[in-house]
Amino acid sequence: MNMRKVSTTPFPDQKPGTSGLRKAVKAFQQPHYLENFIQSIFGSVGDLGGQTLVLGGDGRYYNRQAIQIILKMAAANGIGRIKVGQGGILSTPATSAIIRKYQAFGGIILSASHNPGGPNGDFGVKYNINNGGPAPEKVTEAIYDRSKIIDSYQILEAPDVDLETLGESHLAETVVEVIDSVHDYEELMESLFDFEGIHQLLTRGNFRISIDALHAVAGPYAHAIFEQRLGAPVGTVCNGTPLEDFGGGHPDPNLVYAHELVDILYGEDAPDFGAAFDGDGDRNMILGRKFFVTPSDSLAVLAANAKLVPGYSSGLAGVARSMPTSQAVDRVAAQIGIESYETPTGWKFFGNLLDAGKATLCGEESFGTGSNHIREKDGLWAVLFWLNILAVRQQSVEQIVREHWQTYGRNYYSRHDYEEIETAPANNLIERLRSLLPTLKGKQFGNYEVEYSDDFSYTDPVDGSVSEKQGVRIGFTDGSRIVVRLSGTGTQGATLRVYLESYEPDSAKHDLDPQQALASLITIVEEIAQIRELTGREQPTVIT
Ligand code: VG1
Ligand code: CO
Repeated sequence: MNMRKVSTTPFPDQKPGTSGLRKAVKAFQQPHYLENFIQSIFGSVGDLGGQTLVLGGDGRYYNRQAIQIILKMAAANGIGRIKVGQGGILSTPATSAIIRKYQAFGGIILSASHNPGGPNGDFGVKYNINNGGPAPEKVTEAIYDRSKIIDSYQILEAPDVDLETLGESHLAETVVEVIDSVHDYEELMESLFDFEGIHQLLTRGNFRISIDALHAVAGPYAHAIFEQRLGAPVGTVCNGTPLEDFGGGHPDPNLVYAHELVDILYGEDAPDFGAAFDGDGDRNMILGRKFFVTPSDSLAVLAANAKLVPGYSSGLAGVARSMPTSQAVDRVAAQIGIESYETPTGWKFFGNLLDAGKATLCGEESFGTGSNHIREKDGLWAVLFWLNILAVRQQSVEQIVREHWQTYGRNYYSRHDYEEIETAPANNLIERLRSLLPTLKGKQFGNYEVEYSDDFSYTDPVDGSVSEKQGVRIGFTDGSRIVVRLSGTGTQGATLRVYLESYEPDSAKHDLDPQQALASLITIVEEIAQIRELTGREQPTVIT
């Protein structure tokens, strides 16, 4: 086997976004593109000699080819051992769990998460550090800096590794260990939740669930855990075989892209509980019978009921949410008397809080929930948490959420996404909004008076690092909020996200359609940001 040093020139666009480097598959297929980025990782994360790395992906198009390239580069870079998921499959949360369990140096996850896949879809590479979490900004910046000056990479000339057969083989000095994709993760879930109680709930005959894996990576995990281990009938998990193009859909668990499941839960003789996951298995959508739980409410309900779940029975150290996530969980934290942290968008910002024991549960409005059991958001974990609560409380999803609103008030919440707009007008819109910020305080819009307006800046309470320009916030005196930011995960043009939130303490008013409850704020954001005029879009692409 021959080690080769290959000359290359930098690509200018290898800057990781909210969650890793995401580009069209065609970009990754350019000669040297993937190799440059992988060598930039290997060259900037510290001494990898003899270390263990975890490697896997969500099974999308180009996953297998990329894994073979990375294995050969890892061998040429002196990495001691690579644990790779069977068939190249590992969900993001499973990768995080495996890094932690085996004290690996880090991991590489091949996924563009909720972005569509296939030859004309997207591909992505994420690097996770030894705590199991996404590389923090100082690491992604070092990788990016490296990618701008790279002039060569190292790769072993060797036949492809058999990814189907469990067990060890060698690539030069490097041990390649093909591991079961589900086993370690399932064991971790069993240590946190009352599997016996959930088993009884799922087999007693009057409680039915429906799980949609959207042809993505969560399928094998869901089949193993819900059907084989917890006794739900075969067929409970739909679309459970990962496909390279996710069956042509967006593997994004929301009301628009997971409409098959939504139709079932809102249809005749609907099941009691439904859930869907995204491409890499870290997001979740929770549905009750004819009832949608917003991710922000889901986080708040989990926090309020955590003591019912064995893994959290001694209570929570604190909670954390991304800035655009609704403030529902803050109300729970205030009642329990624990801290609630507000971080920028992206799971990497929770890592320090979790490591320092400051937060136990974390969540984002974008269908992400998780805890200190790993350092990523975790779709299946959230579903098991809900099922554990349902098994204990013996109420419906809707009853639990409605009681929650009665106790804490309801935070009406919605996100409006304008996808694939042109980059220049999107940047203009944000720049214009930023320039308006100093003028807004005290201004009256209908019944709303602006209390504060800023571009969110975060100082990490653990390491003091500062992240600026994380989203424009306009807060009103009654606690309502508008947040506007540009996505850092899209690959075509720009995606504008508008987040709207209002608070309603009166339980007589908890039955409104959120779009109706938020109608005034929708008008106000249009007036301030001039979305229609500046983007040419009459309405959002996706409303959740
Ligand atoms: C989006 C979400 C963010 C999430 C990120 C990665 O980022 O808003 O909350 O952490 O995706 O999730 P952005 O920059 O597009 O708003 V995933 O499931 O794609 O790894
Ligand atoms: Co994801």
